[in-house]
Amino acid sequence: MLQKVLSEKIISWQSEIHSILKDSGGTKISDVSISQAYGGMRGVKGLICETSAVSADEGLIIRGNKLLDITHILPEQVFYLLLTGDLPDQDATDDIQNQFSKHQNVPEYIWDVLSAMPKNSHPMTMLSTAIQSMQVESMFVKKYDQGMPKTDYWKWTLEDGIRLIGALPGIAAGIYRMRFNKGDLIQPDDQLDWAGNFAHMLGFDNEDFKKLMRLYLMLHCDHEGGNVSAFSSLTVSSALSSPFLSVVAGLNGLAGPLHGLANQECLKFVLDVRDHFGGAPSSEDLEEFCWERLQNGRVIPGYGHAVLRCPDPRFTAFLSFGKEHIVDDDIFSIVESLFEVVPPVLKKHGKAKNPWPNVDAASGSLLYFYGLKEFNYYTVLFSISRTMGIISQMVINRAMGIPIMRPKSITTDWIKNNI
Ligand code: CMX
Repeated sequence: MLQKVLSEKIISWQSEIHSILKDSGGTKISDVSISQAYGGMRGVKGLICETSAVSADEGLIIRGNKLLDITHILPEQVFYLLLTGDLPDQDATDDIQNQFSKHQNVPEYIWDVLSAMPKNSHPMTMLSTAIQSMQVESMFVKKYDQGMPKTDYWKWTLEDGIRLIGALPGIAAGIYRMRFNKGDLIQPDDQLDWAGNFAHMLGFDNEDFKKLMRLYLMLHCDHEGGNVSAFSSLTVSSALSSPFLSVVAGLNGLAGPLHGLANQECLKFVLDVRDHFGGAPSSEDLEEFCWERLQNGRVIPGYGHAVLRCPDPRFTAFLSFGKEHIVDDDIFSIVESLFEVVPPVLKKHGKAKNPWPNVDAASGSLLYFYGLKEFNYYTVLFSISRTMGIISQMVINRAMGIPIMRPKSITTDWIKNNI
């Protein structure tokens, strides 16, 4: 059903883009300054992303829907939305859930690979290794080797994506149970939705935790095309590497402390605050603690953003969930106080362009509350969700025939000779 809807839409998207290129291909959309070239290409408009857009003052907009208007939808539904631009009805939701559950069983060799890794491996390294080893499942590679036409690239990319997303909850839950000695692996429950099943396989059958997982895996799905994880994946994918290898490239970027790993860093920071003060401190004490950290040249994790200039709506959604479900908890109350204290401190510090919280500022406190306390696991959760956005962008790029990425680099000598 998803595939049929996409087949029809792709034909009209292709012809729309064809006319835009024919009529206005030479129109300029961006200028690049020397500071942008040395500054991570911040603000350079040089990529197309149809699945979502990030506005500086409103945050994530998925296919025209402001995030906070659609936080009630399931991650499976967000995947359909990212790909097609439509919210799925019940039949389409059932269809995508069935497609994911068809591939929910994790290939046995993954457990052998993971068991052979050092016992203290970071869960993100385990996740990347597991996905990397699933390359042998790639239908895209098989079809490519058989000489499939370019018009079929997107179909087999989507097929691989569905295989990967279907298996990810089982892989990620298995990593949690193996890495943190939680006992035997837990088999999937066919009655549960994708995120509910993940909670179940982690070993958390609490209904509120399942609700949190549905929200968590929905909120982290996508953040347009230029963030480190999406951009890295899309670059690798543009060489027609398999979706498995391409996703791993992005997740390795997500594993950096300035990107997705900030959620682990953030909870670590909140725990440091609690341990330092023996509980939730006063605003004055917290302000001093943050100021000292900045003076020591360290970042406040969970705050700041390359694009956003407002509180991240993903943070707002987590904060609302916490306010609704959590009472009398030191960790969550420190997160709430940080929201009051950090923005003025960062403004006074005068460096960060955005003093507001990002997605990573609140998520860890909620996981911790429900007993998922192993914070170096948190970026794995981010990864499961982000894979949906990466796959969606990859499918669309391949359907639109976006060629291999190759921006032009220049040397400092070139700059000196041209200014
Ligand atoms: N604490 C302290 N300093 C900060 C800061 C923060 N939270 N955010 C930015 N700054 C500093 C930068 O380190 C930079 O300092 P230098 O000039 O000394 O290099 C300066 O402010 C300007 O940075 P910026 O233009 O505002 O931010 P960037 O676009 O370069 O970086 C980000 C964005 C997210 C990497 C940065 O804000 C940061 O390091 N935040 C903390 C880590 C974090 O929460 N990352 C998660 C982001 C969301 C995600 O991708 O998951």
